[in-house]
Amino acid sequence: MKKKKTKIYFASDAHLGARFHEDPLAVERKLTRWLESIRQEAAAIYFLGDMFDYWYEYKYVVPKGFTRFLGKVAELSDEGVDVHFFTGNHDIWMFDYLPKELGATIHRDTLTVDLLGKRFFLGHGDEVDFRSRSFRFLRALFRNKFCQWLFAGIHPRWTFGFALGWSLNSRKNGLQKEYAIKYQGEDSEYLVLFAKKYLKTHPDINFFIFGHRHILLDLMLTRTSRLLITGDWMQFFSYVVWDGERLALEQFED
Ligand SMILES: [Mn+2]
Repeated sequence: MKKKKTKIYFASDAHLGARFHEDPLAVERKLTRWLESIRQEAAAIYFLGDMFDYWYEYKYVVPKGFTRFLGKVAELSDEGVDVHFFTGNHDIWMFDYLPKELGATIHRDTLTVDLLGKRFFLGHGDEVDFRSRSFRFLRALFRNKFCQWLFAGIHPRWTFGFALGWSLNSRKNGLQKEYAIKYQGEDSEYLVLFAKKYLKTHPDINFFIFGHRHILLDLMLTRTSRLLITGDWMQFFSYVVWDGERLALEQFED
């Protein structure tokens, strides 16, 4: 019997295409198997950012690779699954290709949305990181329309090599904090601090879900509110699933 499409899924940070994946195809295949495994039950999927390690699309050209992943997402979308992509700090430059090709909705900022009776606050996680001036500056620069237009004028021979090399080096040097730093605890983790503060003015949020930090976290904030961090598809192969009654952080196993 065909199962009903009633569940909502959240996943992030596969960093597809990253040079630091030992076996990039294996990661993509595993991700694709996960999508196949939830295909029958998924009503919607929210990819919470950094699914691609680097993505820049031009008017007529998109990056090489990711065919299995994109093909599977297309298949799900064609079957009626509601697909959402949040831009992360690595794949900011998604424009109209994924909406046109996959029927996906792109989110460039945090989103408050009611799903199966509860209120969710979703984001990649970097949007609410106001700690570092240089990070804030880069984020504003990368999101600036004029800068994007200028950048698009540079031949991708230069920009792709640079971007992928930068990502690899910052990982090697431990500069890319989002991968390297362990859970900081309830009183220091900036996403926890953000959520607690946000709840004071928005007590109606039931679930905060973020990616970006590459940690698994499921934290009770108040009697009616929880914060979850989705882990990643590099170390954890993890995702969050919501069926209207139970919200769970799980790891995919074949
Ligand atoms: Mn990120």
